[in-house]
Amino acid sequence: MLDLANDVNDTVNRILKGEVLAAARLMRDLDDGAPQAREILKRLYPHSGRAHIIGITGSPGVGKSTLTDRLIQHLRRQGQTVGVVAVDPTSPFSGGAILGDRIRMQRHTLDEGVFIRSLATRGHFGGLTASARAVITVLDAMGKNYILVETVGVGQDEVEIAGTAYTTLVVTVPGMGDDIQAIKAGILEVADLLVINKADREGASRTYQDLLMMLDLQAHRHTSAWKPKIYQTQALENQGIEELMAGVEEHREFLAREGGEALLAARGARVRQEFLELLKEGMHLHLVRQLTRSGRLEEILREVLEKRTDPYSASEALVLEILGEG
Ligand SMILES: Nc1nc2c(ncn2[C@@H]2O[C@H](COP(=O)(O)OP(=O)(O)OP(=O)(O)O)[C@@H](O)[C@H]2O)c(=O)[nH]1
Ligand SMILES: [Mg+2]
Repeated sequence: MLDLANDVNDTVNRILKGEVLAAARLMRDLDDGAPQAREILKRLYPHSGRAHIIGITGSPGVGKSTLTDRLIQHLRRQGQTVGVVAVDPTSPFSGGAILGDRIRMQRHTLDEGVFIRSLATRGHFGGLTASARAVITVLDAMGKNYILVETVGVGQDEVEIAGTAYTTLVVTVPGMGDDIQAIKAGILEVADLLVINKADREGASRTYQDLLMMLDLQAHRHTSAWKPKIYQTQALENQGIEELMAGVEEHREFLAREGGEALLAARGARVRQEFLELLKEGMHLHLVRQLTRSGRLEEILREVLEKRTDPYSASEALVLEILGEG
């Protein structure tokens, strides 16, 4: 027992010092559901909240990883340390995209100031969102100045992960009519900055106009003090990166203005989401275990199967029984 406590202490201290090996081991342990990993995470949490978290989201193949690689490069030149979380739920088996991420960001793997973690499957920690958040907390506690979170903006979860960053970049490319539709359908709301990557391609200015119009429409509906701007980049050629990063800094300054009210609100939203998710996960896990152990779950399922009740009534009654009237 004492050994375990020492082990936890030791790991916490090493991670706070930014040790890569200790952090990598913890992330693996979190995935495997090792109990002490969660204890370590609890101890790291108070040390998080210093990094600036940047979300990078957009359809598959728009150049998010290439862009991330360029942002890392830019930040490293300024002496900043960087953590990266690349979330890719679309390829749990092939690992193809993750391999792509690795290759695209490979040159940074020998740099002690950069830590890259790819997540593809739901580990034992809970949903992908919970895993991503845990990794962000670890990177933050390690003292990384910036954390870049790459997610494919296709599902609700993925958009949500990117949306909980302090500064969210929504990436698109020229001439993707459908993509613009997709942006309309939801991710525009989370965008602090819009990026047209592959601006070397035909149709960049048309896309620029389209986006501008959409932002204009949105501005009438929302009253946020921040007006998203549009940036054009050629990640492959390292073009437009400086301007984009200047935009990120501008947004960061906006968040810190007036006593940091906007930053506080962003932090509040993060904390709220994180807590509610963990609560849901914890309750579910606990309850299922308990119901299974007592045989109650089988009993209820049999009743539903024999049509003595229906799953709606049965689950409602159970929730009421456990939690009382809401
Ligand atoms: N022409 C052009 N190609 C680019 C540019 N940036 C990236 N690419 C290419 O676009 C392809 C996809 O790039 P990635 O960075 O893997 O894109 P991604 O959005 O991370 O892809 P997923 O993670 O699979 O969704 C690669 O072949 C890149 O070389 C650019 O500015 N111009
Ligand atoms: Mg990628």
